[in-house]
Amino acid sequence: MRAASRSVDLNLQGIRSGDRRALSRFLTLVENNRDAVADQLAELPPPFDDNQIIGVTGPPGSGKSTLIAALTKLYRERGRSVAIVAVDPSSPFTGGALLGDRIRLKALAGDKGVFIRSMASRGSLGGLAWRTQDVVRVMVSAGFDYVIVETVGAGQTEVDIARLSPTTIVVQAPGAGDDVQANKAGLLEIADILVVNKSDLPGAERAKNALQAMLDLGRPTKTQAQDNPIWVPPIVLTSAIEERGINDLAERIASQFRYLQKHGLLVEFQERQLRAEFMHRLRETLQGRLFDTFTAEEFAGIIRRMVQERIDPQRAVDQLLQNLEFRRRK
Ligand SMILES: Nc1nc2c(ncn2[C@@H]2O[C@H](COP(=O)(O)OP(=O)(O)OP(=O)(O)O)[C@@H](O)[C@H]2O)c(=O)[nH]1
Ligand SMILES: [Mg+2]
Repeated sequence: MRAASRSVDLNLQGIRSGDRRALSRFLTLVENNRDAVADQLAELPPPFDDNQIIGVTGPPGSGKSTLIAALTKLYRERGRSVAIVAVDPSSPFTGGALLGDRIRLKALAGDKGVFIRSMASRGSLGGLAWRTQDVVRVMVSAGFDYVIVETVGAGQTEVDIARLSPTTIVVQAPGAGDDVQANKAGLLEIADILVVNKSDLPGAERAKNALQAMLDLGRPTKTQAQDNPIWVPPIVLTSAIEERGINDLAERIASQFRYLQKHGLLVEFQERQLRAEFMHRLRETLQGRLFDTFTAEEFAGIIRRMVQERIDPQRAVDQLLQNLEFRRRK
């Protein structure tokens, strides 16, 4: 036990000094057995200060991975390091659907300034957002200038994951008709920057106009904007495959980050984030303790009594908690 914990400590040092194997191994522990590395995780400072965490989401196939690869290439040319997390909530396995990402991002492999990690749901969506959060935190501690998180924007889990980033880019491609795909999944609300990718294909301008029209509906009046500065998401046209519009996108990302810093919004974001994580972990811990204290048989007995003796569920909960108090004092 002691030896194991020491070797993880060493890993932590390795991670900070850029040891990729240590980083991979530690992330595997974080994903598979968080309790075993909870102490080490606790030593990692909460993120969001200097490093930039960028969430990239949008409908399947809109070109997120290709865009991330192009953006990463640009950041590398500027001498910045990049960690990429590709999250696939629809897959219980690492690999499979993510193989495509691997191939697209392959051009970046072998570069010491780039680190790519895939994450799958492992059957339960519940903790995926928080597991992603842990992984991002470790990557930040490993010193990457940018941590980019890719999720397919299709459901609540993806939206939850996108909320973890102070900067969220919603990528969509020109679709059939005037359909704004991103709006369906409620992604427009969380977008800090909107990208119409595949602008080499027909319909990109039309998609941009449709997005602009949707944004205009929700745009605050000038007066409101003066009292309380509101970020209006810019719409950027890109062609990830032809590497066009990438500079513009990087510029928008930088100015959104400056905006967050200038208005103290990073701190606010971090507070919100920590509060949410605290409440989540509190619930998990209390529930865990409860299930440690009472056996499945005892729970089954309570349900039986509720049915047979017509006990109100809230009353049953109160009785159970009284029982818990009683056991503690014993
Ligand atoms: N024409 C064109 N095709 C693109 C562009 N960007 C990506 N593609 C193609 O679109 C397809 C999907 O690209 P990905 O980068 O895998 O898209 P994704 O959004 O990451 O896909 P998922 O992760 O599966 O949701 C691939 O065949 C890409 O080559 C672009 O700018 N123009
Ligand atoms: Mg992808």
